[in-house]
Amino acid sequence: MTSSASSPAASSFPHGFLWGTSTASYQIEGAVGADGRGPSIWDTFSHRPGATHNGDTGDVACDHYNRLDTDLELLSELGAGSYRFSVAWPRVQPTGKGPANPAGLDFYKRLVDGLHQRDILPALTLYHWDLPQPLEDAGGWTVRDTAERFADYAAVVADALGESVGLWITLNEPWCSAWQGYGSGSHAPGRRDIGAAVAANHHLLLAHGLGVDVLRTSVPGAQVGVSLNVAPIRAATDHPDDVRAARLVDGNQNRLFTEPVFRGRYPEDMLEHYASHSPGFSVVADGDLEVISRPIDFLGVNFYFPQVVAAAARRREASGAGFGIPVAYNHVAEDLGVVGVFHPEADRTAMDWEIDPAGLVELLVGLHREYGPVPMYITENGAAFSDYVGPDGAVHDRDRIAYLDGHLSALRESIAAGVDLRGYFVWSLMDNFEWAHGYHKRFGLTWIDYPTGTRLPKDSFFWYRQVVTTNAVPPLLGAGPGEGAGGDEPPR
Ligand code: GCO
Repeated sequence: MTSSASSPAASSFPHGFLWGTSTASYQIEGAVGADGRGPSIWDTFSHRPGATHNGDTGDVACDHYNRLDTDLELLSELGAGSYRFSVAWPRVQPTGKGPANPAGLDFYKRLVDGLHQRDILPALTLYHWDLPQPLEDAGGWTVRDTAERFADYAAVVADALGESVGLWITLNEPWCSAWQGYGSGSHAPGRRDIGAAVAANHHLLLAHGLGVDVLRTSVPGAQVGVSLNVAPIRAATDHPDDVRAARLVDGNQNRLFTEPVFRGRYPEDMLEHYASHSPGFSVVADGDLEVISRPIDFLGVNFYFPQVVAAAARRREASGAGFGIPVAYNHVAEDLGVVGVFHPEADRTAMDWEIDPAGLVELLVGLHREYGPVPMYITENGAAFSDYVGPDGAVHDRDRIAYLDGHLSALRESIAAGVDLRGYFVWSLMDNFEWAHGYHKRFGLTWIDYPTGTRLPKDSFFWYRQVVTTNAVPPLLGAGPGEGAGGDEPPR
């Protein structure tokens, strides 16, 4: 039999490949005052005038806390083998320390049980940014105590949920927590202090390492990893200053995390760059890097877009070289002396992020070469578009389907290149609170009608359902003969 564009093998994934969707507690749960939950830094920050688009907060969000059964049914309908969610620390320990709040834990027990009843593997993130406010008041991630409190919290969750969790993810995108939270101030707690961001970076990594130790002791056989928002960083031109700028951004965004986790050391150029910032790296104590580099079972990769950067002093030249205006100029970039630029003609999502699936191949193959062979999961990938409910009552989000289709091709290409990729989680199961962007940016496979809380699966939901149930990418809607899912055709 000759292979053809429509042959299933042409677009299929390895046997046992894990398909899922991702969410995070503060983005979907709402019910911020229910059952003894304490305040988190995101409650405080989102209520600060001007901090979020339209003054949106997570007070109600998707009301997932009160609609758990509906959402479990939604997951059943989707049919994916796994679901990634995060536990809200302030539900479990309302002040960030001390005894567990049984009502808070009970919610996650019901979630995990509900997933098992439906044959869905729980992938649990311990920390997706909702730090209990009292811990922030005592210094937050800039102080060591927060990492130690995280270890206690991890133990509480591990004791309660133990074996029932399939994948444990200590932290989600510590870069965002450290650098947006304490560096540029665009995220909670909204501080703008580079030395504090470096300290936060270290204590987050320490929390990760301590969390790994706790999980190994409490849950023998646990599969443990961390989700990083690593990205390929490209120089706008081959001018040495732009190349240097790209290297610095790569240090800040990627190597500040991958080097300590995989090699137990901080990159020399980063130690040097941040040497004059206080407290900065002075918070690193003997033995910390050993803890941070405890072996992990997998790396979680959150991928959205590759970044193109230029030296700040060369922003004019960059735009002369055909690039658009800087999109990533903030306190962190300013300190590094860089600007983010973009290709004006490139396709972009509603976040203004360039759509470039080849960047995912570059990233995964690069990580595999540098640190591999390391098992990896894509723990987030997805896109916001200007979705709307059409006159027929449906959301025809073809642009999201095309985005996902392109990135799934990139996964297959990466696997063919030898990357040990075990699974893929779409961000997100449903539209939700997109942090500083509020509810304005919709990433969901499911539309949320915020005034009523109604869930409406979009076209992409049904498309993804086909992917997860067949373990293969269906031909793109409307694709003509020979334009299907790959095969002998040139890669899309
Ligand atoms: C992040 C978070 C998610 C986001 C998603 C889209 O990467 O910022 O993990 O909570 O909502 O990535 O921006």
